[in-house]
Amino acid sequence: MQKWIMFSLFIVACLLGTGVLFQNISARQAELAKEATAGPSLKFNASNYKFEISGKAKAGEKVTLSLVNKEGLHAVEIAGTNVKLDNNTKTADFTFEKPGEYEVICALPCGPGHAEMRAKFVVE
Ligand SMILES: [Cu+2]
Repeated sequence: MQKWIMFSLFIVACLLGTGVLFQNISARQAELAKEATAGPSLKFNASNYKFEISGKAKAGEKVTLSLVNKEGLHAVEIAGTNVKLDNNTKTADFTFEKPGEYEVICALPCGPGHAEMRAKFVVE
């Protein structure tokens, strides 16, 4: 009798475990698919006191801009555009009209390195 109970519990545990595993896999796949279908993007990773920029942008093509505050609290302004990102507005879609070099600056007084907190990126 007790053997049957243990056996049933074991089977239930196995089924639950398998279910959770597959759920995780499909959630991850959905995430990957979303990333693959998303358009071009530029990511501004801000830390004390520099920007690391990843991604690509092409002139005339909509790009998703996003700010990630990895360390400290910073905001981003792209010189020559009206783009401004901060912790309230972390992403924006934007189309660069002209190719060339653009400069991002920190738009939030963030500490002793604030004035030097700027970086350049190229729009193709
Ligand atoms: Cu700053």
